[in-house]
Amino acid sequence: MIRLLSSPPSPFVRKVRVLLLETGQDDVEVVDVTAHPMGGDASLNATAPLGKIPALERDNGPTLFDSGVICRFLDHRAQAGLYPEDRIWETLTLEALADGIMDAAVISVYEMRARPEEFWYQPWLDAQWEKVSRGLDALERQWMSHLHGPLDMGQIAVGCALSYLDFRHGDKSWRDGRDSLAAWHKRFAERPSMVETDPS
Ligand SMILES: N[C@@H](CCC(=O)N[C@@H](CS)C(=O)NCC(=O)O)C(=O)O
Repeated sequence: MIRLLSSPPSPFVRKVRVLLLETGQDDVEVVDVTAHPMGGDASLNATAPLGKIPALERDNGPTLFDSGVICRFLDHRAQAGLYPEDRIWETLTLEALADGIMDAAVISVYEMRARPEEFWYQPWLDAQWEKVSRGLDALERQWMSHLHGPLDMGQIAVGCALSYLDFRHGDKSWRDGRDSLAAWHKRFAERPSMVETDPS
């Protein structure tokens, strides 16, 4: 038995759920938990010491994290080829770029939700958005041909990162000046796996 510790808004969890749907692995139980930098569910902390989701509990081995490890494990389990050998370094780098965009976007949300307003530090928030912005520019400039290739885990991660920006940072107009990326995302977001995991 395998259990995915989950929460619908998390873009990192969404990567895993999209992979599960794309690869037809419907035997993984999805269990909702609360994760929070100031302390989430005790059951999550007990099995995943960093207290972050996604985490993948297995009966016959240690709990797996983070999302990249879990995706690699589930891809291997299904022999799905979402980490293709012939472009493995590109795929892993693209996934890391998308994860970095998610990281900066997620911790900006935490800054405003977990800290009292008098402790918000705008230059730090601006610097996080700069990371997102540079990441988006790199996608538009360097990664469009990879994004239009056969489905892989890099594309899934980018799709989840961009949809998270719509979900939590909709006021920031990430599409401006990035027409190719916006057009790609419009089509990617129509995949049934993305529609089914849409948290909004
Ligand atoms: N590098 C991790 C990041 C996971 C992550 O930051 N998840 C957030 C939810 S979107 C979380 O669990 N936050 C709780 C915390 O920071 O303690 C991954 O790829 O899985």
